[in-house]
Amino acid sequence: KDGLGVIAKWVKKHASLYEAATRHPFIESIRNGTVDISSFRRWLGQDYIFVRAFVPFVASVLVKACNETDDSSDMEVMLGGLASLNDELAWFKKEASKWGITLSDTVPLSANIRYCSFLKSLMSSEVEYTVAVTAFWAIEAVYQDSFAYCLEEDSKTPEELKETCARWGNEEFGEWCCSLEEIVNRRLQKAPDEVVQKAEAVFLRVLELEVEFWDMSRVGI
Ligand code: HMH
Repeated sequence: KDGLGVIAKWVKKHASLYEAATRHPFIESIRNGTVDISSFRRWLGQDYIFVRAFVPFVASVLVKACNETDDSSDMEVMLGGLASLNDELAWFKKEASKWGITLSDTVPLSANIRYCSFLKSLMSSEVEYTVAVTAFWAIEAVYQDSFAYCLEEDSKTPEELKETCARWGNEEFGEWCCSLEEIVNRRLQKAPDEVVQKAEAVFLRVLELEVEFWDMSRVGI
């Protein structure tokens, strides 16, 4: 045993795609202070739509955790994730009004629609808990990694965007992502090969969809 969990191995194996998702030009532009505010506004409106679709997905992972594992701490970690989405939706509304964005008028762009249908496909009871929780981890980890990067000491993130970055880049969320990663590693270690392969494919698909999601911020510039 080399001590590395399956997730850490996958992140290494797929380093270029992982980096494309977590060091996207949009994130780099926040970090170096050159971010175009219309891009930020577009991302914010699209992400609100995404998070609304993310809630039932996370609820479905919670249900799978209750049915497929006897480890009660799994359920608690999923429930923590669901609870923080409650605050997140309120935060989006507050942030949107600060930037003068009308969320009810925001139309989902095609990359967002694709991502939301992917989430829907993972909600099926045919999808194993191990596969669904891998997706959950990847979705959260991309945001945690990306926004924590914008808050590093040498970053030039504009003051008015720091609160947004801290939403996902804060230490507590980082620790919660680590708890989720431990669950995923534990599940993958015990899973049959076929499930591990499915989980790896889902991990890669999440990374691709995240890249396309960030790309939307550039539409029309
Ligand atoms: C597109 N990925 C996207 N939006 C989010 N809010 C997260 C991940 C993390 O919750």
